[in-house]
Amino acid sequence: MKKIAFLITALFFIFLVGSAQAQTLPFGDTAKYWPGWGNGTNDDNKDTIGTPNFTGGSADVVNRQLNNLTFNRTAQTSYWGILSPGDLFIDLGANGNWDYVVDLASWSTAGTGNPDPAPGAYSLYAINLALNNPTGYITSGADKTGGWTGYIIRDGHPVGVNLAGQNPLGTVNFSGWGTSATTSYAFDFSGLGLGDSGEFAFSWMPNCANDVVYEKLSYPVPEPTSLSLLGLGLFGLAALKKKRR
Ligand SMILES: [Ca+2]
Ligand SMILES: [Ca+2]
Ligand SMILES: [Ca+2]
Repeated sequence: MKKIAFLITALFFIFLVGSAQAQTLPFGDTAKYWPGWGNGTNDDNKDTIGTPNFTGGSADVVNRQLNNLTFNRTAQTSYWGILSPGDLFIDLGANGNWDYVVDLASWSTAGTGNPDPAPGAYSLYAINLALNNPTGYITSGADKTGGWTGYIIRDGHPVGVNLAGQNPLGTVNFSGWGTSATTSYAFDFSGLGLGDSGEFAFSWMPNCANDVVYEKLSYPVPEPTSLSLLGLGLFGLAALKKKRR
């Protein structure tokens, strides 16, 4: 009987350790713009229009929770002080509908005068916004126009969402826009559940949409078969225990 109790405890322990395993999921920068958001100009053929160039990064997922997103970029020597980060978007299930936004952008019209968000805590909002919604976003603007007088950008691409008046779910720590040659941007989402779909999409870009990061990642979810097998095993052990009594 002690042996059985030990076995049950051991099985549970193995299951818990296995399911809590942290995974670092690398990603590249494979997209030029969001699906459906090409603007019909030469912009569509370019990954970057000027600088910076985001090259990818990694996501830390622990037990179906997104804990951290880090973005890398190549060396940057100019344009800081002119460009500013847009909002971060997350799509659970990667089904073309944004579910969360981290509100980094305090502005509603993109341009060289947009202030940089300092390192620190920024609000996380739950949203329900289709990726192809034509009017749901703050967009980058247009070449040499308005806030971009004298500058070439990726025209008319979403860079943020206006969340005025909505209640945030909590905060996310942003590591800062930075000025060093190679910088990572870490977003610490302690406790952002990704659900059971096994896939999510995310996006981030500067206010000029110069380089749009839009990637999909797969993460491990417990397989129903192994879970039910574990349940059957435990049931069997319990039955055996009862019989021995
Ligand atoms: Ca890039
Ligand atoms: Ca352009
Ligand atoms: Ca890109």
